[in-house]
This record gives sequence, structure tokens and C-alpha cells, in this order.
Amino acid sequence: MADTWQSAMDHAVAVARRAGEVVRWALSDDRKVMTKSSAVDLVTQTDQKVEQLIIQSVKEKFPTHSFIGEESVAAGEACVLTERPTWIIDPIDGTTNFVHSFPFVAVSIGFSVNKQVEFGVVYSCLEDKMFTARRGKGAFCNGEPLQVSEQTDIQQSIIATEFGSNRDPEAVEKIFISLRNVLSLPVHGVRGAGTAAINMCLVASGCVEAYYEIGIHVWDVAAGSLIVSEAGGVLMDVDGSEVDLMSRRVIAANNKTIAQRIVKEIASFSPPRDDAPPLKQ
Ligand code: LIP
Repeated sequence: MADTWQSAMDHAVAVARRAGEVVRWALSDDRKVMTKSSAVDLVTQTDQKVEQLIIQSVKEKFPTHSFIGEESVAAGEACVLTERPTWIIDPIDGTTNFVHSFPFVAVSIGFSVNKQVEFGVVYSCLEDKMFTARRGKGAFCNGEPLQVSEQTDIQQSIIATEFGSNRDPEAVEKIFISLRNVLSLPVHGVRGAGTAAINMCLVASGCVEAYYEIGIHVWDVAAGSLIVSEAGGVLMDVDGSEVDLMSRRVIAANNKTIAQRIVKEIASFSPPRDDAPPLKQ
């Protein structure tokens, strides 16, 4: 049976690669840095330019499709996932890294139909690594198959997480409680690439056993979630329930044993959902 969405995935790979060229070029130029939800939630004109490049390119080929883009949502567009074919785009995942030339920056493109991710593309621009996954057909990096780690002992594991951009004292306290709990298991190490998408690709690649974070957005994790599951990994909420990509909470792990062990260490909290109605001004 013809794979309905293969042409869309091929387009996603091509436009992600083009977007990566724009990102690499911009790194050699001055970056105009702006802020969004807080003084440390950064955005640049390159984020906005790359998102428009991707959306315009997709609209030319797939004019009836819908979009959830990080910078479109920041500009006031609704963040609602429907059954319609929907492109879930983070034009620069790792914007803070991009601003500081810290070498982990990704273009992340997820594609959802009937609220289920059908393919995911994460292009790590500075490593020139194209991570891809098509539902039911495996996960790959530059065409080479990916397989998660087989480790089941968390004390023999590396765990990835991020501090995020929320500096609310209560949230920061819980983030550090979770970090101290996980570190003290003990684990071999804690790492963070500074981008959820690349952290998830590291899980899919077997480099780290799991990644968890509270505060991410659907555009950070949509593509990576399928890359992890197609590499043999699992996704769940930080409380052990089924993952909800709009909830801003995620554990992506090599297996349930590791994921559920992390659940026990998390001091959880619930940021406003991505699809929550906007606060009345
Ligand atoms: C980033 C995420 C990361 C999170 C950062 C930021 P962005 O996405 O990938 O996991 O810790 O706060 O949200 O904003 O660079 O696209």
C-alpha cells in the first residue's frame, strides 16, 4: 500500500536541511536577541525567519494542512491539535544555544494526523545529523538505524534533563529536588544538550538512557517522541501516566524500567498546558 505521508516526510527532510543552512549562516552573523515569557526565554529573528521558510514551503505543497509553530504561537496563533494533518514545528530548538554559539541546535518538525505523530524529523544543524522516524518503520540518523540502550539498571545510566526557562522559585526548587534525587540514585551522570529534540535523539541513539523535563512544549518534543519510540524506547508523563504532548511534561526512556524509576524521583508540577485557553488580560 502506498505510504500516504512519505512525500510529506521527504519534504520535511528537505526543508529541515535548508533551514539548517540558514541557521548555520546566521551563526556567523549578529543575532538580534529578543525575549518572550521571561528574560531567559530567548527568540531571534532567525527563529522567526526559519519558521516562516518552513511553513511557506509546506503550504505550497500541502495547502490544506494545519500548523503549530513555536513562533506563530508566540505571535498569538492558537496551539490546538486537531485530527487534521498538522505540522508541529520548532524552527530552532536550542535557541539559547544558538544565541551563545553552544553547538547543539536543531530544526524539529513533527507531523500529526488524527492527533498521532506519523513522522518526526530532527536536524542537528551543527553536527549535520538528520534524525528521522516514520510510524512503524523505525528510526534513523543519516540513514543508519537507531536503537535505544539495553540498560535496565539506572545506577549504570546517564540521564538527560534541562533547567528550562522558568525561573519561578517554586518551579526552580522542584527542578532541583528532582535533579538531586536522580543524581543521588546514583546515576553515572546527568547531561543536557540544551535542546529537548537532541536530548530525545540521544535517547534514541542509545547515548543516554532517558531524558525528562517539565516545561517543554509540544513543538520541542513531537518529532523526538516518535524517533524515541521507533528506536525501541518509551514515552510517559513524569507521573507515570500516558504521555500527553500538550501537557509540557515528558519522560523519554530506553525502557519502562528506567522510566518508572525516574518517576519515583520527580517532584512534579504542572505548567499551563500548551492548549490551555489564553489568560484573560
Ligand atoms: C528549549 C527546549 C529545552 C528547554 C528550553 C527551551 P527552544 O526549546 O528544547 O528543552 O529546556 O527551556 O524551551 O525554546 O530553544 O525552542
